Amino acid sequence: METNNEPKILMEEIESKLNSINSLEELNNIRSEYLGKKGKITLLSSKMKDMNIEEKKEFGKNINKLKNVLENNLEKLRIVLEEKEILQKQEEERIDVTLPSTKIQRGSSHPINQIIEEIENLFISMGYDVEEGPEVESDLYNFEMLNLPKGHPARDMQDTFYINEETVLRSQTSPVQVRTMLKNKEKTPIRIICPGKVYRRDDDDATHSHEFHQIEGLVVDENISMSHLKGTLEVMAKSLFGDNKEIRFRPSYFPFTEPSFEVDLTCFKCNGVGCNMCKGTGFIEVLGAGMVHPNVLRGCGYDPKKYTGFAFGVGVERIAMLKYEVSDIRDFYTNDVRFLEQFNVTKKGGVTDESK
Ligand code: 2U9
Repeated sequence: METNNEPKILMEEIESKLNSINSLEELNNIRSEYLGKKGKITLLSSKMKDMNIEEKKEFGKNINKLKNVLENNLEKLRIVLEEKEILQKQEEERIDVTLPSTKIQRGSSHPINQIIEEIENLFISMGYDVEEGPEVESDLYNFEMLNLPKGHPARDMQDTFYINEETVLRSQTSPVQVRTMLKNKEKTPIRIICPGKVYRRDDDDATHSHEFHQIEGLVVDENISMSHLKGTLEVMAKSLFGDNKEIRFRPSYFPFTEPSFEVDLTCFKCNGVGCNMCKGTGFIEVLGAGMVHPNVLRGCGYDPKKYTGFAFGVGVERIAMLKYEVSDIRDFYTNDVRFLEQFNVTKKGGVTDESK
């Protein structure tokens, strides 16, 4: 019987090819060149059909050996090459974490919210709670309970947006204090500040807006006096505008407080000397305050013989305009980034600090 040495020749060919494989792609090509449907080993096996049993036995053994050698070697090589390609990819995609990053533009809270937060934090540190309430209010809480019955002349002082006869857009945050007192029913002390948006039928101009922000404060307890009010407002004024500031009280009128005051602060432009900003007086009006009117205490369920209280109200935009020397209130509402960027605390002096 003549030996068919084609498997041996193919084995030599395969061995030399295996040595030259350098990539998974080459490996797959070799696999299909020899083991594919029309591969060399596949074609060689087809010759068996014309052989006798003895020849088939010998030839089949050699073909199987050929297949096993090839498959084993290809599998070993695949593992090595796959590992090599992963390492190569990792090397190519290596990230240098020490490279400087591109600057991310970060926003910051609105100057009005910054003032609100500053005042909130100050009062929280003094033991106050922050209370909020609805912007759509009943006439009862917005006016009646605050000693402003229907027909009271002071209702004209604040032209109000009426939704219907009994419902308004709140013209002050005072209804929040009323709600808190009613909820607490003679539980004392009440120590709250109430920030929020309020609405008045004003024509918008550089110093007026039909929609603005207020923070009101209220303290109710036994033996609360004017000195508590003055001390508290002094702390607030110094904290907001600087330690060298003084406040002074001027008698005024609010229906919900008696006595009532307008509170002035040393002019921060001339430090009290007198200038165009304070019209030569050395003082600038910053807020209103007073002792809670007995009618209000009584209406909210607190006996005015036993309890007294003080209250104050500030316009947040007014404080922001004074603090940051902004001359037009509308700048706070038009969302011009050139304006808002000046209050971006993540930027130095309001300008991107590229060197950082
Ligand atoms: C209750 C009792 C009393 C709140 C007060 C003022 C004085 C005040 C103005 C400041 C500028 C409003 O934004 S503004 O126009 N506010 O002057 N507000 S006392 O008094 C209260 C509130 C609630 C139960």
